[in-house]
Amino acid sequence: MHPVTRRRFLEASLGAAAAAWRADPDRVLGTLPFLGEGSFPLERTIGEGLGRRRALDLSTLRPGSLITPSERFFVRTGCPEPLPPTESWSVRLRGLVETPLEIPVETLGREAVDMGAQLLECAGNSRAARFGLMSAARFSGVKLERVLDRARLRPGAKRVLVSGFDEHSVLDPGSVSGASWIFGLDEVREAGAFLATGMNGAPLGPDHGHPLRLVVPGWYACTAIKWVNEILLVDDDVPATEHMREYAGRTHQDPAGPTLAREFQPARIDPAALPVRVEKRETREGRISYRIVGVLWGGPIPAGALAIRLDGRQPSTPVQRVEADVPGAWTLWSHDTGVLAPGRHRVELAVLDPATRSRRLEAGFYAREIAVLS
Ligand SMILES: Nc1nc2c(c(=O)[nH]1)N[C@H]1C(S)=C(S)[C@@H](COP(=O)(O)O)O[C@H]1N2
Ligand SMILES: [Mo]
Repeated sequence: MHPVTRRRFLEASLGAAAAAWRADPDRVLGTLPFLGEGSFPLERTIGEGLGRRRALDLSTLRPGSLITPSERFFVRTGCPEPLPPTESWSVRLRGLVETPLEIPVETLGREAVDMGAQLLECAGNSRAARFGLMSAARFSGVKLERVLDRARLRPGAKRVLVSGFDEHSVLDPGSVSGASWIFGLDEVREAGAFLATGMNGAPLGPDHGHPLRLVVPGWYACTAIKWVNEILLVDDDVPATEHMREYAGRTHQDPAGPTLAREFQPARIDPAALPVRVEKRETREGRISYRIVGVLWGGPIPAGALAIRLDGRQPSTPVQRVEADVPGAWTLWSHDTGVLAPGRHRVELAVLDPATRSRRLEAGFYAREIAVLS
């Protein structure tokens, strides 16, 4: 099959899907719970400082609500309590540059342009968090590449270390304090990394990095440094940061554990898909059926390559419908299964394209179980 982009596939199928959604004659009788996922609180901010967390209830996703309101956007690490005043915030640009610079965030705010919708997913997103450490918002900001253009780089400047303010008065036994990531200059350019000043048409919220955060489109959110205060140009031989090493396993690095920054593979999110809601439905004729609704994110896949597998049955079936798509963020899809026997069922997604790497899907990371009552 000639490979087409997800974009084009969606353009072809979206009109029909929207019409079907409007014409939906079924009655939704209820939704089935996902089993074995614990009770991590959803839609509620818990903890303080480094240990602050908030998870999005993904079952609420609808075609019109794929952009997460800022106050519901997931949180991993709350605003550090000793954060200096943000009105006079500036970011230092130094290291292997001819002249170090101090760039006021106000200047960057004035240059900020729309950066479109971006999805952030914590690399530590998991079943234990009911997969809710993931959200999408519309950001505005300035390309990091443009910011680097302000300085003349010294020979040997190959990478850039972005770090933020991370002095927490409340620590968390499960996390290492201090987030910073080192990117190759080519990675910065290719990914279109940007320094965000705005989110959903307003300034960033305190827990989301106000006044300045990095966003690296398509990469895990451990690279999306918040409260950015320093951009350091470094050479090709610098060691990885502690934060990078903490996240090595969760960003699919070499199991031996890379020690140098250049040994890290880009922390890109592979195409991934997750069921978010299973609706029990009754058709006009009184027939019971189940509709599995889910999301797809993490980059383009060929048309028709997203497939669903129930209870491990092979081959997987291509997912029937695209409900809505937010380019750059995620796609809402749905699939009707007809009757399901009472009992537990395993639902998982697959990408039917040998050329597409989807490591977490292949590992069953996003598989979910539902219980059907008789
Ligand atoms: N300065 C700083 N930036 C940080 C972190 C941090 O602890 N400190 N955590 C990172 C991680 S692991 C994630 S998942 C995202 C979460 O961003 P959010 O809280 O805005 O959703 O921020 C990233 N940026
Ligand atoms: Mo994270």
